[in-house]
Parts: sequence; C-alpha cells; structure tokens
Amino acid sequence: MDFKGGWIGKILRVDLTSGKIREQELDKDLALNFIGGRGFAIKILWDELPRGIDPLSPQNKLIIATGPVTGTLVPSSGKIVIASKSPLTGGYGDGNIGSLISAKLKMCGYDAIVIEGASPKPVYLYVTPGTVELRDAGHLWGKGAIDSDVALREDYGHDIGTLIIGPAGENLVKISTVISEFGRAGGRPGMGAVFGFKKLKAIVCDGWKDIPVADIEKLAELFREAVDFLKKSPAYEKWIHQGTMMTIEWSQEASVLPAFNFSEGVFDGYSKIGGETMDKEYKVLRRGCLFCPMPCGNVCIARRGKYAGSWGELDYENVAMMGSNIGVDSMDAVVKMNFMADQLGLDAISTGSVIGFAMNLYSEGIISEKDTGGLKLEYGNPDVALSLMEMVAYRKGFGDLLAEGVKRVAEKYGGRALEIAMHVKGLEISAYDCHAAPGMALAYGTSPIGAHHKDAWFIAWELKMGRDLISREKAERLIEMQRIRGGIFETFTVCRLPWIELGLELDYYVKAFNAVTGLDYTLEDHYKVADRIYHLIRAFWIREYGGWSKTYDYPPEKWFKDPLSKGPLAGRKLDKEKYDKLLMYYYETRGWDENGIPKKDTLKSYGLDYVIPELEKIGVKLK
Ligand code: PTT
Ligand code: SF4
Repeated sequence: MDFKGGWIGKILRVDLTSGKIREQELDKDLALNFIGGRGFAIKILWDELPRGIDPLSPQNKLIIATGPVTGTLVPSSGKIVIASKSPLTGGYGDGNIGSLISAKLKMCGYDAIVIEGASPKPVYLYVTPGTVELRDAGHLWGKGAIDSDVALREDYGHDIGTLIIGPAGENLVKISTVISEFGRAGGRPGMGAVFGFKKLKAIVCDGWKDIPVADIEKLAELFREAVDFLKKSPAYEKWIHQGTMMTIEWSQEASVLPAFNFSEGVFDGYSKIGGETMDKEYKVLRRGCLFCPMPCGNVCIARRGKYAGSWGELDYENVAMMGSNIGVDSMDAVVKMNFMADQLGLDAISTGSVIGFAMNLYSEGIISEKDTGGLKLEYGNPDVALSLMEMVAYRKGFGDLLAEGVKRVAEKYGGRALEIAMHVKGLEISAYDCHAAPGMALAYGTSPIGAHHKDAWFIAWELKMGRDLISREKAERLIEMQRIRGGIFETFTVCRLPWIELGLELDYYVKAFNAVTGLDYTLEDHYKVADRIYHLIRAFWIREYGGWSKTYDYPPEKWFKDPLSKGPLAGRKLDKEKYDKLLMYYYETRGWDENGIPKKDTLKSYGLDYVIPELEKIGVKLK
C-alpha cells in the first residue's frame, strides 16, 4: 500500500539463528486496523507464535514497533514499544520506552523490527539506511547497560538510537528490562531476558531519511498550538521541575503510597524522598525525550553519606518502590539504587517489589538467614537492598530465586507467602496501594500485561468519582481510560503525559494523526482499534493459559485480608464481593462472559473471527 504519511511501509525481519535479514512490506490491513506499536506487536505475536512455546527459546519473537505518529512534529512523539511473550507472566508482555531510537528506526526506513531465533554468540543489531548488520558484541557482553551505551556512542557518535540490556538480561533474570540513554527503561515483563536469551546485547539505529507526513503545514500549525497550550498550562512549571516525582506527596496525601511491601498506604519518611526535596536538593539536570516541550527527566546526584556522587534519573515509580516500599527514606540511597537498576538492567518496579516481598517474608518469619545466605532482610536497609540487586542480576545465592519474580518465589514457600505476594498474573504491582481503591485494583487486575499502571492510572479519576463507589459507570470509565492510554498512546506511539498531566485534549491527537497519515479517523475509530487490541491480547492470554478464570483478574489477597494500620484510612481493606461486582460490570461492558472470555459476537464485531476456531480448537468454550 502507498501510505500518504506516518507509516514508512516496511518491517525489518532479523533471524538471529541463521543470520538472515529481510524486508517485508507493511500490510495495509495491519496498519489500518492495528495502527502501530502495541497493535502491531499483538497481531504479529498472535499470528506467528505457536501456542505454549517457552518465552526463553528461539521460537519466541521480539517486536520493536513504532507508530505512524512516532518521530513526527507531535509533542513527545519519541516513544517505541518493545513486546514479546513474557518470561515473567507467560502471557503478552510489552513496555514503552522514550528513546531516540523511536525516530531513528523510522529514519532508517522501517516501522518495526521483528527478531526471531537466537544467536550462537553475543551480537548487536546495527541499522542505518542501507545497512542492516549483526555485529559482534563480545566486548559488550557482561558490561552494564549504561557502560555499554557509552561504548557504543564512542564507536558511532552521540546521535545514535539505542536499546541495550545489562547483566540481568544476559543472565535471563525474569524481572530484567531494556535500557536506553542512561536512564530510560521499557519492557517490564522480562523483555531484557528475551534479548538475553537471543544473545542480543543491543540494537543501534542511526537513520537520516525523512519521515513522510501527509499535511506538514497542518501538522506544524497543530504543533505550535500544542506547545503554546502546554507552556501556558498552570501545571507546567511544577511539572518541568519535578515531573512524575510530585506523585510521592500526592500519593501520601491520598494514602496510596506503597510502604513495607504494600502493607500501608502512607510512609513517615515520605518527604525525604519526595518531589520537593528532589527538586531543591538533588536535581542537577532536566532532560527530555524527542520533541518534548515539557521535559520531565530528573537527573539527580546523591549528596550525602556513602552514596554521595552516585547519579540516577528519578521517576515516581522507582522512588516509591525502592524507597517507601522497602522502608528506605534516604534520597541518596534511592539515587544509588536507581543507578544500579539501570546499569544492571533490572526493572526498578519489580526489583523494589521483590526486595520488599523478601523483607516481608523475613519479617513474618517465613524465611530466615538460613534461606538468604546470612543476610538480615530488615526493612529500611539500603545496603541489603543493593546487595540483593547484585545477587538478583547475577543470579547469586538467594538472588537466583528472587530473579524469578514475586510469583515464583511465593509458589516456592506457599501458604501465607502466596497471600502477600504483590503481583497480578506474575507481573509485580507498580506503585499504588489499593487497600481503599477498588477501581485502581481493577485497573491492575485487568491490565493486559499484568499489574502495571500504564494502561490505567485510574486512581486520580477514582478519587474524583468516590473511592467507595461500586458502579457500572466506574467500570466504564476504567475502560475509557484503557482505550486512551493502552490504545491510542500505545499505538500512535507517543507519550501520554502531555494529555494526562497538562490536559492536552484528545481531539488534538486525533487531528494530528489525520494530518500525519492523510486519513480521516475519528476518536471513536481509535477507540474501536483499542478495543480490538484488548480483545486480541485477552485471546492471546487465554490461548496460552488454556482457558480463563476470573481469579486471574484478581488483585493480591493482602489487600482483601490485611487492613491498613496507619494513616487516615487505617482499618480499610478491599471487599471481595464488591470487587467481583466491579469485575462483572467490566466484563459485561467489554462483551466478555462471566469468566472473562470474549464472546463470539464481540470477536466478530471487531473483525477477530479468526480467533474463534483457534480458541475452540484447544477446548475453550466461547458464548
Ligand atoms: C515503565 C516503568 C516506569 S513507568 C518507571 S517510572 W513511570 C520505571 N522506570 C525505570 C527506570 O527508570 N529504570 C529501571 N531500571 N527500571 C524502571 N522501571 C519502571 O518502568 C517513562 C515515562 C514514565 S516514568 C511514564 S510513567 C510514562 N510511561 C509511558 C508509557 O508507558 N507509554 C506511553 N505512551 N507514554 C509514557 N510516558 C511516560 O514515560 P514500561 P521511559 Mg518506560 C530510569 O516502559 O515497561 O512500561 O516501564 O519509559 O522512557 O523510561 O519514560 O513514573
Ligand atoms: Fe519523555 Fe517526560 Fe516528555 Fe514524556 S513528558 S516525552 S516521558 S520527557
């Protein structure tokens, strides 16, 4: 198909086993019905992955996908999706990273890369317009992700786009992620380990070709309007000073700041690790992704004590999970841990969760020094946390078990350990406590990759609607949010923060999409694409799991069983009957049955008829 703009029209296929590289035309239907990013990823994985393959085997595929708007004059359009069958969850997994590689890949002439097979020796993929090569990565293997990025830039110059793994990915740690540009991370559900199994240390893209745009005058006009709007936003100044870090104070106020492995929603030392303290005492540099007029990267330097001199780029999730969630109230220590997570290529959220979980097991006497190799896993000790991070990344001693993620650790100990393991479908929960937030718990429960706030940071909308409200409207609002965040932003692929934080209207994105592509899509059309993607991702999980039960969409037992003991909401916990009610409203609105399986009519009305025989073939009963 001739695309008027946005899409380049080509997918790069790389087989690491044979070393064969080929180009494939981008299918028109794929572009029009799945748009890009996550949409491309799920359709390719659904079509091409045989059921039941081991995610850490040559049969798994890695999809690196941009969208039509990526790298164009749309604010904050420097994002790219990394997706695969997840070794952590066994289901669909993806992450979205802000990195120059997003635009650079398109400037090399490709919308996406599909990586198959596994290389016999460490390699990296080097792409420019006219060159696609697998190059020896022997000198990088074993190096930290940040050090490897420096080494690659010494060879190829500063303007390259990179995706890199650290030792954690190389060692097949299931909570490993992919790193770029010294402080960007994406691919929480073990995407680092998928790179590692394939012996793919990095992808480097250095393109210079134009990205076609259907109506450049219109797009430029829209860009000017958007930048003007964002800069005039009353929230702009605070945002560029603190970015997501302002959420520490907000979460404390709302009693959703995770503390002590999600036992509490408030933390006494919150201000020491908060956005205000960071801005006044630690931040040394503001940095941003491509074409971002509201840069939120908080590069910080540790000032005091033994961690002084360490640096790291701080975001709310990292600080909450490696701070309050493990009882640490030192910003200096959190900066150090953040650096270590990036260097080792560990996902900071899952790392904070697995360490908090180990500390919780220790505090409840489920494990002791006998299990940990002598380490006393007391909350609040950053040295212990840093030791554990190394042990996890290199799979040493007790770290080898933690490297498997919270779910598998819990399965080893059983009983109470299963109740206090904070994950959904195997993905560790990101940083919002839900003892008194059933709607946010539902957002985690129904997120298409396991417990992550990416698809629905529903907590803010929920507080406006009322924490205790259990209604169909709440489930409908959640789905609306999933359509926007998990659909529009993950397919376009652009950063959602201008919309959610500074209020850039959705209508703007619809107009920008049309100016870039020359199409005439409405918001409803994009919602339909988003729903199609949700149904297909759900079908992927069902196919892998061999069926479905509503319990797979439940949040952890801890939130139902152990009430909060501190703060204004002390005594509160989730109620299972009420959660079930919300979940049923959710299923009904989505057109899924009472077990969470999409109905035949639903699949047909989204053009997903081909899913029906695939699921029936494995004995799934569709209504
Ligand atoms: C994302 C997850 C997040 S979400 C954070 S902080 W956040 C953590 N960051 C990590 C990190 O850093 N180092 C590390 N070793 N591990 C980390 N794990 C955690 O990873 C991110 C911003 C942020 S900061 C958010 S919310 C938004 N996410 C977006 C998204 O998902 N989609 C989209 N279209 N736009 C988004 N904009 C924002 O981007 P995962 P980034 Mg990331 C150091 O991908 O797997 O979803 O993990 O992308 O480039 O780092 O920017 O309070
Ligand atoms: Fe990147 Fe932050 Fe800008 Fe989003 S708002 S594009 S995460 S710098």
